[in-house]
Amino acid sequence: MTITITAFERSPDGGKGLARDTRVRWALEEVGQPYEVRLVSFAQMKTPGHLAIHPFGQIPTYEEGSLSLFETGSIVFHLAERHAGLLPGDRDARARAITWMFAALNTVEPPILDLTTARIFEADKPWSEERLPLVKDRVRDRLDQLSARLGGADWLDGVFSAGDLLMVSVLLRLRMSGLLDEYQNLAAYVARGEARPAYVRAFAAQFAINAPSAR
Ligand code: GTB
Repeated sequence: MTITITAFERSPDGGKGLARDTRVRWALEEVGQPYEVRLVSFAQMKTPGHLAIHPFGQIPTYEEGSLSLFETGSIVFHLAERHAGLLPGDRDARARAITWMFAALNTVEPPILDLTTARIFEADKPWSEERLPLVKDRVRDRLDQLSARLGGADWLDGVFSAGDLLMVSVLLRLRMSGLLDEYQNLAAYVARGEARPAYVRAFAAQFAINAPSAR
């Protein structure tokens, strides 16, 4: 059955792979599932047709036959459950990998999103300069803890899993801030994720659409 995802017609990041369709593309590549992409504009995301599959009017979405999903965590989990390659077979290891998926999205991503908001959307506010160090320190708190847990390991819990896929995807958004470079093991962890052939294919696919030269 054909899998179709949605992505920005033109991602504001110009092909850096920061929009969330990249993590879904990455998961699809890891499990070896071909997919099609329906590109949508910001206006189209708010139309009744798109809202029927994504109640919050966002990308990405996932359609496969009569099933339609939204939320990247749910989409990656769906793929990991249905196909080999993203969750270990052992029940306990599987539960731990799922725990890391939640940790990436519920515990690590929120302060990182807050930093994006502070740096981009609040930059013109009179209190922005005063607030930014506090927001950065909240990110550092999480990175300190994650770095301590990862230590010298390649992945968060043994073999690469959907937990690593989401964690690396979340951390990638920090690159521009320089915060990732304060943690040698986390920077190497992200680089390991980006070096995976599946990530390389996913990045290239979104780049082909969003690179400035493609416009
Ligand atoms: N929790 C949802 C999920 O994980 O699926 C969040 C989905 C989401 O935020 N989607 C964004 C969106 O559709 C795109 S990824 N926004 C449009 C809207 O809400 O109207 C967020 C994003 C956008 C742009 C960049 N960038 O240019 O760097 C990076 C990330």
